[in-house]
Amino acid sequence: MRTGKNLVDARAKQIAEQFTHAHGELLSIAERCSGAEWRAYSAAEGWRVETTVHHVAADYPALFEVLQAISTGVPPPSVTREQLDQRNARHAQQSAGLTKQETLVLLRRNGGAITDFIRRLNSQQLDPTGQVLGQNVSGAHVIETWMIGHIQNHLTSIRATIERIEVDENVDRAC
Ligand code: NI
Repeated sequence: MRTGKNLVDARAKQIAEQFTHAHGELLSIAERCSGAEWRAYSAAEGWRVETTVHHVAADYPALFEVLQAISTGVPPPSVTREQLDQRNARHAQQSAGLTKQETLVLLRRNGGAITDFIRRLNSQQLDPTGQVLGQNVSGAHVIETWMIGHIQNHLTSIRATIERIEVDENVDRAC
């Protein structure tokens, strides 16, 4: 039975590492952004890179609440699609007044809290499900799709935006 438990723990450990990696990548790209990159508009979101990074950071606590509830067998907080849309609109305004440092502090703090929590989870806590937005989702789904998948989607567009800026800057230098 020892082998079984080790397998189970390996799965929890792997999910924790995947989150830590995705969050760490976003953090390090955000930290390295130049002023021009930070303010550049990303085509995928129609937001500046700074707003997109803030969006992921600001989204963490609600997802964390859902994960904590599901993994401890408590019904997750009820949330509607309209509430999510309103929150996204509000956050776009909030982020406009923040410095890069303030946004990075938020990203580190909110992501760090989730990292600490996920690292202590075992596989039994990843499998229970709860109802969120009319779907029956497990803790593993919240982490893999709603947290890691969400980070990766925005990372893809942030990377594309930064590459575009670098191309533009090289063209400027060539001229
Ligand atoms: Ni998003």
